Amino acid sequence: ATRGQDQLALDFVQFSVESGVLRFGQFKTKAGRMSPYFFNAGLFDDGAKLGRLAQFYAQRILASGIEFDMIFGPAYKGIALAAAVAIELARLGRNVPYAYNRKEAKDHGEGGTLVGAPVKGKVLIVDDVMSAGTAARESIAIIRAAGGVPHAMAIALDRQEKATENGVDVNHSAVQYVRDQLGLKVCAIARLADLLQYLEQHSGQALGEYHEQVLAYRDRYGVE
Ligand code: OMP
Repeated sequence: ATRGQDQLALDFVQFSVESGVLRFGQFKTKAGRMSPYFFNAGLFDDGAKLGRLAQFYAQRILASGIEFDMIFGPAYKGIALAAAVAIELARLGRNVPYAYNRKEAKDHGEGGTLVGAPVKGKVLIVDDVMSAGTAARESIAIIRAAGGVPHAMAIALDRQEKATENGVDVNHSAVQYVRDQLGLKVCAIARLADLLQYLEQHSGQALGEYHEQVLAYRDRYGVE
């Protein structure tokens, strides 16, 4: 299924390109695929960029109608993202608690691996990119163990490519898996389809040469 032009998504792709977060060339993904593009959320690396990123998440989250009682940011990248999104949501009148995990358990002070508000109710996970879905499964386990309900997930980019199970490509994406098998609502600021639309609009310009490469990548690894 295709959807029409999604201006928020296209604006986000442009912002990511201009910020140097979304790059074109040759990159190896976690799953070992050679990708003509890579999205590195760690490069939203100043206050203005992080604030603008949070605006995109908050707009997408609120427009999605997804219900949530609190926000959870998985270590490490999700910590800054969840904090920034919580600030932006509060600014928009939706103040909710937020929490995050440590990767190493502490054996002194307050102890434990969770920091921030008590994890309870419907939890919205805020993360950057979903590829194979490994990170999503970890967050879900942490939230359940703490007594919360993993209800939804907001990500910046859905690469819309085949997930892998035990090193083998399967016919669904990680987002589809999280949605259909784990039962979470998922919203993404942008998807591979939006990136392709952006490149198509810039054909004939410097970025245009990557359109074909990204199309070829989608033919090989993409999902419907
Ligand atoms: P999963 O946890 O397997 O879903 O993979 C998500 C991770 O892939 C991200 O947290 C990054 O480490 C990495 N990644 C990106 O950040 N951007 C990309 O464009 C592609 C990947 C990737 O390696 O697939």
